[in-house]
Amino acid sequence: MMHCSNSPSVTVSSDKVTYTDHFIETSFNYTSTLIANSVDGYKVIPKQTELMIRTGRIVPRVGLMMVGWGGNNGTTLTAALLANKHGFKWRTKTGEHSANWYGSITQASTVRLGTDKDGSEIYAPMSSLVPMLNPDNLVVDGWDISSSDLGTAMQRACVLDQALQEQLLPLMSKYKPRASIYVPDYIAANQSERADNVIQVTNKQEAVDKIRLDIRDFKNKNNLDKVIILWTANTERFSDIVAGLNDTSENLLASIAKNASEVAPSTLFAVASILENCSFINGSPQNTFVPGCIELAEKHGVFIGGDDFKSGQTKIKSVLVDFLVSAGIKPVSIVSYNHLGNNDGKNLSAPQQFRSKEISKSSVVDDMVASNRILYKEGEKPDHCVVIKYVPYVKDSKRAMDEYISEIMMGGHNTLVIHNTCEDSLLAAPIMLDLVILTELCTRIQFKSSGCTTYSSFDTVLSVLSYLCKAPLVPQGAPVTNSLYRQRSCIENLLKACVGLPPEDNLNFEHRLP
Ligand code: NAI
Ligand code: DG6
Repeated sequence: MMHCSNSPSVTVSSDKVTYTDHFIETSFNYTSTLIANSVDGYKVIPKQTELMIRTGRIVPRVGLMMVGWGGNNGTTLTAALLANKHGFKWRTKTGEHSANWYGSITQASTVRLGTDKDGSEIYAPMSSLVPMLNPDNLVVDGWDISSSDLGTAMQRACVLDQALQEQLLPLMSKYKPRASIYVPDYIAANQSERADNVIQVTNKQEAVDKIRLDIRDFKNKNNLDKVIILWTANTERFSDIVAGLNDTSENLLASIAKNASEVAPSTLFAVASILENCSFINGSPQNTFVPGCIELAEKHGVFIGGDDFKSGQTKIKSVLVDFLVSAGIKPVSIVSYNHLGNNDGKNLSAPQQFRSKEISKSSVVDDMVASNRILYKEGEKPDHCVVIKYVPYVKDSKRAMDEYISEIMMGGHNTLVIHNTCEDSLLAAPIMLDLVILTELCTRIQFKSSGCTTYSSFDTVLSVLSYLCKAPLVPQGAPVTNSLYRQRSCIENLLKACVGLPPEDNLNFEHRLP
């Protein structure tokens, strides 16, 4: 039997955890392993580290600024925030619907707490373990190169049901995107007709300075404690990484001051955010975080996260390939085709922008393949082909078709074919919300090992967000995890660790032993 309630907060009663007015403090025994390779096999040494974890209990007043606010994702997230806050209901031909956050792990998923005295499993909302930002309290703003107000932009997006749009229109129309940085060379030429809201500056330094002023203006006007910046604007082409241009923070800042052409708008936004001490998340695939930008974030102790929202086809891939490889089945050919008719699809119809997305979508099985040397020889990989086509008629309703061919026992083959149809932005918006909520939470979590006097935060590169990203950015030298199951376990077990609970190990000895 399973129980789950929507409302309770979780309080852990243990000598390992202390709740004060300001913090939840736990002493956590972290276990890991160190492996030494030797000729006669692996030598594995279990390690234990005693950690103190401290989580701030006061949720600050948080603002979100979206770059590309007037796009399908930006308008859909804004609309969802309003519709949920106001409890909107609307009718379609299939009946009455009410606003919800399906697709958000923080708002609509649960975590297994354990079993009660009758042996029933108890699940609680993920958001009930530690204090998290309530989406109703999130204040939004943003930039777009298109001047359309958010009401008009929502209508242009063709995502939400008409009856819901009608309720939202008066609220959404009040929002107007701030003018943004437009460098035509970085996005598809077919986007130029949208660019009627461009900041009036003469060089990139002035552009960064203007964005910084915008952030401060938003923060002051709304009396905010923290602002998080999210890139949900068009996919850009990759930037060249060049010594002296963007390889160090100093060189990157100097290049901006010199108005160097090879600095992308997304990097300018990231730099402005970092200099304003605001976490920056990249929801698109391009290499916004050039080495100099990462170093700048490290120097300023500001979180960065990305890249590219992991919403649909890639999410399935990071489940399916994990399942196949961990089942001892060998995927040998993966062909992912999709077509869509929204502005994202239009932008991706240009070769350089498609290439950014192709790179991000293609790397997603690498770690799972490399994990099994029984199936794959060193360097061996399945064929992996990614196709994206722009078909205006289908608008935001993306079609994704995947064929997975795997080798099974004794020369047999197993072919799986998946056809997925859904509104792309309705998958992306809850992921954007989770990115904001988890990033904010991470700014309140600190660690120290026993014996240390001072607490420190997570690494600047917030790899805990990997679950939400197609091409997870990780600290230099850290392994990339793409498996959705492992990525989610990381978030769930982190939240449990914050309240002194052990990681979920699924041993369930209490029900398996006599
Ligand atoms: P969209 O094309 O509807 O929205 C992008 C917006 O960015 C547009 O309104 C455009 O005018 C604006 N824009 C372009 N350059 C800008 C700049 N320099 N500054 C400010 N605004 C700028 O695209 P959509 O569907 O909202 O997607 C946004 C991004 O998220 C794309 O890069 C897409 O590849 C990425 N993404 C989307 C996913 C989804 O499921 N919808 C999943 C993964 C990533
Ligand atoms: C075409 O693939 C458009 C893309 O922006 C995707 O819709 C988006 O990246 C989501 O991709 P996926 O693979 O997570 O469904």
